[in-house]
Amino acid sequence: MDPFLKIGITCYPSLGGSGVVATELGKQLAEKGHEVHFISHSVPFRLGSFHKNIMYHEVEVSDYYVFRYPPYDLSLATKMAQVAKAQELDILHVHYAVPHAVCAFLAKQMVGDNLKIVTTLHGTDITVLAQDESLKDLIRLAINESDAVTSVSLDLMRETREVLDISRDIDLTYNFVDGREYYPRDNCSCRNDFADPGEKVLMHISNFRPVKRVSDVVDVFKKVNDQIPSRLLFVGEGPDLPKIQWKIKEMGLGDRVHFLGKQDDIAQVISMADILLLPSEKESFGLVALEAMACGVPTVGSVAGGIPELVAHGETGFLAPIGDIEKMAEYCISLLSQPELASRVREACLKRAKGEFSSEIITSAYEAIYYRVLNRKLPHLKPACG
Ligand code: GMT
Repeated sequence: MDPFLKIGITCYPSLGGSGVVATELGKQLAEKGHEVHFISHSVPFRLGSFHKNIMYHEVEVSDYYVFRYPPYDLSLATKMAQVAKAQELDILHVHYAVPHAVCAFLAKQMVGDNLKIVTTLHGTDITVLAQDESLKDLIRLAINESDAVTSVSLDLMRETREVLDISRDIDLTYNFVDGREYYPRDNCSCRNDFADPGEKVLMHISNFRPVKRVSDVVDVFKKVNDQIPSRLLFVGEGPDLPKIQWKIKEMGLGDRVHFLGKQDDIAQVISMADILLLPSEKESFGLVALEAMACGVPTVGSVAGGIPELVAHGETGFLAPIGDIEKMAEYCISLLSQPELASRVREACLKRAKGEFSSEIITSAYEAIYYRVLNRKLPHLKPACG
């Protein structure tokens, strides 16, 4: 029997950690020899140019005059079923319960039981959407009917069980980074564009949603900059951005803060920083902290969701209670003023990112889940990064 699998992947293709992880996983699987089919409304932004073994199937939404709202979810479910039949998919791996796991459930009803559904939970599908009573039953159905469910942290797994009152098995599959892309880049010239040689660089990267508590980033920065001349670099954009820009102006920090907008080459950008700030109030994992870790940049952030599973407090960064600006600023000042501490933490970051959060380990974990649900023996395949 052919050892390789045919795997459909559906994710949110635009910016966001779940889209990044799903796309990078697809690339890793394709490199190992599996056939990967992305099914979505647009090409996932991290897919880039041509990749051997990867195909993209676009979902087109029917816009008949009877529809007040064109039903994307139905078009997606239909497309999943069509692709699964035409390509003889073994696995449909969906990222996010709503609507993707629900659509996969519908697709499976059309295709039959040979198609196995793997659902990966990324966070806000549980921490926000499943709190909504009107969606709870739907999310529970999609999760219970999946052949395997994975969670990106133990904390999210616990919350899923609690919020949805379910007891089924859930596999832990942490997020990962590809070490060929995420490593400390030599970035002196770029850094010099923003900071003088004696200044430190703090960075925040997010989609500026309220859960990220971007206002705390500014308050922490103010306290640090009062003691150690520093610059704050913001990457990304989102709903809270105008509020933050206004706050910075009011605090008279305009000349110390730079907005870089959305960036493609995150490893290059992160390598400019001395510290990544992540003071979120909800964060199922915090992929950006892993991206920073792999580039040797420690995170100072909050004890929220899965962050403590990723950032080892005192070793690869420092964590304070949500909203404890004083403590976060103290941690930053210690890191920035003690070169030996900074260098020890940096080394620990590089080591930890290459361990349990490496693409090799996590891709193999997903493969093991695929073969398990298919009831097939796990073959020995060459790793993607040979
Ligand atoms: O953080 C976001 O707002 C984006 C969101 C997403 O949909 O990509 O991120 C979630 O999934 C990421 C990948 O698993 C995690 O690293 C993020 O922690 C998680 N966000 C939240 O839980 C708020």
